[in-house]
Amino acid sequence: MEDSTPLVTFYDIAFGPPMAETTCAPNPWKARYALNAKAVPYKTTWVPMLDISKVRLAMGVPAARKFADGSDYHTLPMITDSSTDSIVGDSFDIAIHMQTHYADSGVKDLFPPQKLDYVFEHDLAIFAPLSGRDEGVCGDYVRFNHNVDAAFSAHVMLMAHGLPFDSVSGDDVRAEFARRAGVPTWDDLAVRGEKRGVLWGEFRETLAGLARLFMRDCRGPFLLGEEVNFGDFIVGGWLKFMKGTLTSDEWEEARTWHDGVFGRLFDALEKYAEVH
Ligand SMILES: N[C@@H](CCC(=O)N[C@@H](CS)C(=O)NCC(=O)O)C(=O)O
Repeated sequence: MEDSTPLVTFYDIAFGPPMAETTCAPNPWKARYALNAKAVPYKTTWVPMLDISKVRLAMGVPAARKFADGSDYHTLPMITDSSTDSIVGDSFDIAIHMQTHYADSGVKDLFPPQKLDYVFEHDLAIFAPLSGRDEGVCGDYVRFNHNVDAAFSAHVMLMAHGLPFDSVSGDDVRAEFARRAGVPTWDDLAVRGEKRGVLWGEFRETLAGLARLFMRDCRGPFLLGEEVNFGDFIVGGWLKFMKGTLTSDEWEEARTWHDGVFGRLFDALEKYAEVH
């Protein structure tokens, strides 16, 4: 299907140019990996962070998240698929859509049965709770997605200041993020010095249990050895976020954590990381 006309439009967040290189939001990456794995032609539409609500509302897509005060939090990714006449506005739903409608294309099964028992005990105080969803047919993956999102979100402050905003809208986005976090300025969200060292160590320890899942099949680099699935994309989305926002020294160090499982996973996923 690679050379046909794109059926799918994929909406991702625009960071600074060149967008194909700076794109680093975790949930859009989960979906992009799934689109590429299913070898479905698509074209990316880049949406500035502060225009996401406008774009989703204009297309009549309900918000996938809520802010802590209960108001709508409009997010990306989103796809339109002209072959099924559908709009899908959540990364997990996009992966399910791909599996349902393109079952025989590319990677055959994005959701093979497996034990995904990584649990991150948390009491996350963030500006917007993580999306909830019925567990449904992919219950193990739903729980895994939630726990992985929670583990990385608990350490997101290590990465937020490295977001590659563009020079035109960057200050407005920084101000909006500070407003959401309830702090006076963007600089109040920076984590430096000793505090950073402590949080960095906690982050590494938090990921130890997740790394163990990737060591069960010693062939690696994926959860089930040589066959990739959506569980790998869930983690890979966050690895893209780390790579795009940490200093290069920090990223190189994180790649080596826990016998290098995350570095190996990241490299193996590059096969599904093309930006179209
Ligand atoms: N449950 C949604 C969550 C999507 C989400 O949180 N997207 C973030 C980027 S990873 C976003 O759009 N943020 C925009 C903003 O913070 O304004 C999904 O999986 O698609």
